[in-house]
Amino acid sequence: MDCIFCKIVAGQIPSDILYTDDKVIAFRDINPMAPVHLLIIPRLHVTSLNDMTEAQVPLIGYIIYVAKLLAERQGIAEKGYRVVVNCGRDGGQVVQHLHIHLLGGRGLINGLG
Ligand code: DGP
Repeated sequence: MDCIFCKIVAGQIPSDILYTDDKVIAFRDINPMAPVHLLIIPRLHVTSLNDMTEAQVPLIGYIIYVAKLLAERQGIAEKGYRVVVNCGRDGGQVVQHLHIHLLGGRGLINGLG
């Protein structure tokens, strides 16, 4: 499968990985939109939120939990942060492997840009 995030999971493409376990990995976004901009992804290839099944509820919940852990480790938990999932063309999803953006380190009140 020609998926860039699967290649990152497989170690075939380098990335700045901050967290890894048997279910997920987290790495810095290559095009950061905030001082902290991490992507948390399942090792399992799930194309988008549209393809999530009920059986994957624990996995996706776990990804959000890892986002919270990483927010603490990055020192942004107290001030706050944003967790974003883009889905499909209108949602701005560019990479077709489900991922959660963790953004923080600056005020995001007026949006991501
Ligand atoms: P989205 O628009 O939600 O599909 O966001 C995809 C994000 O993935 C985008 O912010 C840039 C990031 N990205 C794309 N390719 C790579 C890559 O090869 N390495 C890393 N670290 N991030 C990537």
